[in-house]
Amino acid sequence: MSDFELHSDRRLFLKRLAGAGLAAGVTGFAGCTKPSKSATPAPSPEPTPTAGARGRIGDLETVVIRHASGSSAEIAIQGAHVTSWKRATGDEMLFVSARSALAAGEPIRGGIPVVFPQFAALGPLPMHGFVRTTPWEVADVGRDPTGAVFALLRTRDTDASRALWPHAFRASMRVTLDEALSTAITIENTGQDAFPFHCALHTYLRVADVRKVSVEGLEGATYQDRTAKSVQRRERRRPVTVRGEVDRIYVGRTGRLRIVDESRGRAILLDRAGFNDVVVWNPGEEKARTSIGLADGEWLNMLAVESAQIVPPVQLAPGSLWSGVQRLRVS
Ligand code: TA6
Repeated sequence: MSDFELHSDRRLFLKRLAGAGLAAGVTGFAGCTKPSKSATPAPSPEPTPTAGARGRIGDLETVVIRHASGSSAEIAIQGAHVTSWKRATGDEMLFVSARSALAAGEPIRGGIPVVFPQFAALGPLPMHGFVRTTPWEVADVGRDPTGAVFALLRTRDTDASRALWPHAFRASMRVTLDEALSTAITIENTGQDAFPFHCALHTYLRVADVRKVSVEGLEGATYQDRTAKSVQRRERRRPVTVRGEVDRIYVGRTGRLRIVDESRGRAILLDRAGFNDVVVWNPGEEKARTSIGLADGEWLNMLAVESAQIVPPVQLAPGSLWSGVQRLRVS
């Protein structure tokens, strides 16, 4: 990539962050930002809710956004869960298991589950927290000045969430689509006390054969191996490849990842801000069948590469915001 391409690529990324209402986070991503006139995204006080194109996946209602290029994204309103990202060519980029539950209160096995406020079972809450299975609402659907289309979804604490986790919060998820798919999550502490949380965008990438996929950008990184009691290891100085079960938290690893799908002759670029960790997960053939419930052979067609903030958890002061964003693009 030439310098010009690199810089215009960065500029586009920052522009998109601004479009995502997260320009403030560009400086505040390393920590948390206190909303202020200059630091707050510039929301209209109450964005006008618009219907967007509504659809269904299983029993769940979805909102569908389409870009002029022909790309589209589908978001289940429950969980603000992206369930499909199709490029203009019609190529589906995200994996959803044919066996996935698609029902109220059930996690979806695929797409981009929002993990908050707990990653996996690293605490007393249900696996991966609760917002992936709770109701959200569509706050806005529209088009940015850049031509990108977006859907903004929101949720907040309820009696049920406070019974599990005694904190007041608002969360928003902005899904922005052009030639790339950007997903930006913002958490606001609306209570009186600070709270800690994990957050991840548990992105299930659809691949042709995971054994022929490599992840570049993690060379030499330190990771917790969750298949071996989270023992700490150092990645080899080579791209990560998958032969069987892999479940790793790469801690404090920023920078671009490139996921190369050799069988399809394409690579996905993953850029992040706010998320300093990366999770790479594939259950392997046996677990896919026994505990994860994938259909036969589906373990070959997925690789979860997750933008995450787990180590350390975010500590969010009352009245403060935290944002994490990822952008996926095919190169
Ligand atoms: O992010 C990887 C992971 O934590 C794995 O350990 C794993 O089993 C998984 O997520 C899927 O979790 P789920 O609750 O969706 O079955």
